Parts: sequence; structure tokens; C-alpha cells
Amino acid sequence: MIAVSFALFCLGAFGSAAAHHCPNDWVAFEHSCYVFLDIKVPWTSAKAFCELLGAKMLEVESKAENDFIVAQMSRSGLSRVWMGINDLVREARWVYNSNGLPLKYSNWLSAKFDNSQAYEGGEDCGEIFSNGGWNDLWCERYYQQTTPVCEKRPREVHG
Ligand SMILES: [Ca+2]
Ligand SMILES: [Ca+2]
Repeated sequence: MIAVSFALFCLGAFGSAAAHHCPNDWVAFEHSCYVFLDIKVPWTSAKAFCELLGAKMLEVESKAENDFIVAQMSRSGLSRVWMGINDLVREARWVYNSNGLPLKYSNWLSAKFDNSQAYEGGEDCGEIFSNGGWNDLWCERYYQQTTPVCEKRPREVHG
């Protein structure tokens, strides 16, 4: 009995060290945890919500990550989600919120990636559609279908 318990303990300890320690309601993928919030808010509010959760907004850095997000959107019935990317500082220079560096990956939809000038002097915030394609959108307008995704590192396990 002791041996079995010890074996289970070791298995559990090893398993948890290898696993991603994401909080409840967060989903693990590669080196991050993600939460999909079911609220329609402007981009700046989405950013604030993620920061309140100790996270950043979703920053997609690969096709694999984009595919993961699309699969999660499908599971959750979400049609559009915000990303933490913007070209607010300089038009057409898209950067990640967290470090201001240029995008490593993008999947802009040519028909939608248009910096439409109708409001705000152009569209400077990024979103993903359920087909995986990206759109630039006004940060504070027409967000009624777009929900935040927050991303953070898994909790480190010391042991
Ligand atoms: Ca723009
Ligand atoms: Ca657009």
C-alpha cells in the first residue's frame, strides 16, 4: 500500500512538473495559458481585463497557435476575438502589446486588412475571425462581436 501510494505520488509529482499549471478555466497550449472571456468590450477594456487577471492579451506568434485559438473559438462558439497587437504608434507597423516588437506571424485577410478610415483615423487593433483570418478593427468601435482572450505563462512549480 505504501509502495503504491509512493508510486502514485511520484507519478503525480512527475506528471505535474511536466504539465502546464494553468488556473481553472484557463486552457494550456505550448508555453502559455489562455482564457476566453465571454464579454463584448472595446480593445482597450479587453486589455485592462487581461491585466486585472495578471495576463496580457492574446499574442499569436505561430500558425500552430492560430490554429489552437480557432479550435477553441469553435468549441466556445465565439465568432471574433481580440488580440494584443496594434499599429497605434505608427500606421502599418504592427507590434505586440507586450514588447512593442514586430509580429512573428500574421494571417491578415486581404479583403479586411484595410485600415478603414471611417473612425479613429483608421483601424489600429487586431482581431481573429472564426476562420482564422485576421482583421484590423477600430479599437473602440464595432467591437460588439469581439471578445477578449488573455494569455499568461503557466505558474512555475517548485519542488
Ligand atoms: Ca492601422
Ligand atoms: Ca479592417
